[in-house]
Amino acid sequence: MRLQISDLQLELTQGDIAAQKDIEAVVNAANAELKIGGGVAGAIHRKAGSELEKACRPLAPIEPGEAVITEAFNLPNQYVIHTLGPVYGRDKPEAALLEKCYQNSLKLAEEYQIKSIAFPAISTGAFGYPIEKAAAVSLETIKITAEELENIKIIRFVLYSSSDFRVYKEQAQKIFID
Ligand code: AR6
Repeated sequence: MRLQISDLQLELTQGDIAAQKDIEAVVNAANAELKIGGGVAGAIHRKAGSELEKACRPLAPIEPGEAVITEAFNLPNQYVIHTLGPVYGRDKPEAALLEKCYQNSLKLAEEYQIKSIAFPAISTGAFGYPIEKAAAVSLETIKITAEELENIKIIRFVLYSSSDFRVYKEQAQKIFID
């Protein structure tokens, strides 16, 4: 699914965040220590190689909502932006912290003059954030931030499962089209 929001192209796709060859920066749903973990963090670190964990060491730990940037090593991208999502039911207020993850990642990307960025559905795996709510927060954040973006021209959400992909498409329809 592709939507044009003035200068910005918003894309929703089903796939692997570690295999986005045409994207400059991929976002990692990181842990506070910025170490290899499961899910997105596992896929990104495995593909990038052990140099990524070394590059992350001086930047850790990070707080929920915070974002930091490194190079991408063996990934097919230039940068990895690592952000720590809220643990649903523990880090509150969850929606504001999740919004910060997206805002701070976009802010860093703008600072680095990045033109294309791909996000996973932050916090919706191990951190337990319900997918419908997380989809609404992330897409609303794009909607309110789109006009401020100067360098970023493509934002892609990469959803892992077909059901998550469907939820995102439904939310995008509600937020951008209806
Ligand atoms: N590509 C795209 N999306 C994926 C991939 C992939 N390769 N693998 C999983 N997902 P999670 P969190 C989806 O758990 O909830 C880690 O262990 C997944 O289905 O990666 O923010 C870290 O070390 C889900 O929808 O991130 C942290 O400790 C979404 O990506 C913790 O988990 C996020 O799932 C972070 O938890």
